[in-house]
This record gives sequence, structure tokens and C-alpha cells, in this order.
Amino acid sequence: MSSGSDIEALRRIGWRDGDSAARVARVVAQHRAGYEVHDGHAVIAAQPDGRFLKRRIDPAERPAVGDFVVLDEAEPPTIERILPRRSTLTRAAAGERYARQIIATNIDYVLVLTGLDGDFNPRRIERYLLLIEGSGAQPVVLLTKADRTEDVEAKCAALRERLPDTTPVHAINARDPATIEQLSGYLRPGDTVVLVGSSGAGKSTLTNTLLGESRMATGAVRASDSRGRHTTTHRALLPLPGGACLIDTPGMRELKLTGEESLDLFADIEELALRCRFADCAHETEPGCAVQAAIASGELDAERWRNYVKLKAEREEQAATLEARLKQQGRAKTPGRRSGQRGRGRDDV
Ligand SMILES: Nc1nc2c(ncn2[C@@H]2O[C@H](COP(=O)(O)OP(=O)(O)OP(=O)(O)O)[C@@H](O)[C@H]2O)c(=O)[nH]1
Ligand SMILES: [Zn+2]
Repeated sequence: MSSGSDIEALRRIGWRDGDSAARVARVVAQHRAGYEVHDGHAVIAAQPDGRFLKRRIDPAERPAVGDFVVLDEAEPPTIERILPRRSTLTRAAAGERYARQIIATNIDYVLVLTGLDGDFNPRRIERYLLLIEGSGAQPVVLLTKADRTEDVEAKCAALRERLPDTTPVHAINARDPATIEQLSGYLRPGDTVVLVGSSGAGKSTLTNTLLGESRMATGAVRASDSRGRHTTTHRALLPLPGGACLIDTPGMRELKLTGEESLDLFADIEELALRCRFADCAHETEPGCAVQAAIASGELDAERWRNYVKLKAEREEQAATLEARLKQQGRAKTPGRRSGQRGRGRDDV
């Protein structure tokens, strides 16, 4: 095996840097048994270096889907180190052990899909934006099924009004190849995108449209396991014809706040609340409540206000959980019953 990387091949899977003398590949899947990495040509199995398996390591320091990693020359190779990340998407972990979990790294654009039909839900979009904020990736809101919706322009305008100016909103027909042109600004060579959105929003449809001629190969993009759940296969990283690539990771499907999100999305509301007569105003029935006044005058959308209250409460709850877990992990770091154990537990990898 010769050393060094095929840079042209790596560029098709999101590599932005120059030549590398090292053997570089991109992590496309993570299993209990190890990793799958893509070198621009093929997917190969790789094992993490032993230090990544130590129980006490911060999970954020382990290889994650989307990472560019340096492999050694062995077959199968070992992942020696992780190259610096340009973005990191995290969510609250499902289990007890860790508070945060990396969903994917080195993502440039998170395409947030919502159907303009019955699925249309600005609150869910705000939740996604909260999660993407601070990740280093840029969110782009895509309203699908524009071809079979009546009041597309009104819905778009209302959403643009509600979201920060920095968040692009596009109405698309996920089935129409012309959509590729519409989204070309997010699909330049070297760009990496992920698609998020609830079931039926059009993620598979858009994936196929973006793949174009190569769409016949996507039968393997997502298979279902015996219980009918979607599982990721070898096609977790899809090079797109235009030079960008798409990462399909199941972790993006259910998104729980980590407690570290900022509420900048609602900065105007937080500012408004400072203008209430009472500093401890609950914004319910208090006299001189600036929030209720703004709702009454139509300046503030009541539904958006309720979503803010809900997300803020959820975020605070998660923040408390996060703090408790971090404290617990801090304690776990002091020598205890488990110290000296080097074996790989079921929480590892
Ligand atoms: N007319 C039209 N139909 C669409 C559009 N986007 C999605 N659909 C249809 O909506 C249905 C659901 O789309 P999918 O692409 O399977 O949705 P998904 O987000 O992948 O859903 P899951 O796989 O359950 O997560 C399919 O029948 C699509 O053909 C669109 O922009 N226009
Ligand atoms: Zn108030």
C-alpha cells in the first residue's frame, strides 16, 4: 500500500484542504465493532486506535461520522488521529452515560426539510435551527411540495418574517431536477450537506433528485431492518454529480436539545421581556407586560411566543441534566472501582 492520499478522489467526498502525505479517509459509519471509512474510492473497515477506546475519553474526541481521519498503512487500517473539524453537530444523548453525542462533523449545510402540506410546522423548524446554531454548519430551510400547495408565497413570507435574516428559506419541488439549480449555492464541489426533517418531508425524494442519473444506485441508501426501522448501509456518504456530497446519518432523525443551545433565534422576544413593568413578570396576566402587549398589538406572534416558552423550558431542563451528568462524570474521573479497566465496554465506539 503506497502512502499518501488520492486528493482528487477525496475532494469528491468533501475534502477541502491541499495534498496530504498521510493516508486520509472520511468516517461514514460507526458501529460497536468499529468504523467504516471512505477513501474517495471505496468504503473500508477501520479500527480505532486504542486510546479512542478508553472509557474516560470525552466522546467528542472519538472519531465520528463526517470526520477526516489519518489511517496507518495496515490492512485493515487503524484510525490514528482525527483531523481538525470545521463543524460539529451534536444532540442530547439517548442513554444515561453521556450528555452529548456527536451526530456528524464537517457539515457545511444542514438542509432542514418541511412539507408545505399538512406537515408544515414552523415550530419544528425553530427546534432544528436551535440545534444547528453554534455547530459551525449553516442551516437552510427547504419547504417541499411547493408544486402541490396553494399558498406557497404566503407561507414562505411568513416563515422568512419569523426566522433570522441569515437563514435562507426556499420553496422546492423535491422531485424536480430543476431544484438542483435552485440549491446550487449549497452544493459546490467540496461542500458536505445533510438532510433533516420529519418522516415524509421529502428527504429520500430530494436525495434521489440530487443524485440524478446515479439514482438507481440508491436502493441501498437506506434499507430497513427486520422491525421495519431504517438502517444506514454503506451508502451513508453519497458523492453528488455536481461535486458536493451528502451524508445520511440516522442520528439526525430525532433531535433533542443538549441544553447548550443559545436562544438567539428569539433575541427579539428576550429583549421585549426586559421591557415588562415587573422584573419577575411571568408574562401572563401581570399589568404592564410588554410581551402580552406585543401579542395584543400583533407585533408578536402568539404561537411563536408559545414555542419560545416551550423550547426555553426544554433547554433549561436539558441544561440541568447536562450539568448533573457532567458533575457525575467529573466524579467518575477520580480513581474508583473501575480504574485500571481497559477493556471495551458496550458504551465504547
Ligand atoms: N409532489 C411532491 N411530492 C413530494 C415532494 N417531496 C416529497 N414528496 C412525496 O412525499 C412522499 C414522502 O417523501 P419521502 O422522500 O419518502 O420522505 P422522507 O423525508 O424521506 O421520509 P422518511 O423516509 O420516512 O424519513 C413521497 O411520496 C414523495 O414522492 C415534493 O416536493 N413534491
Ligand atoms: Zn411580561
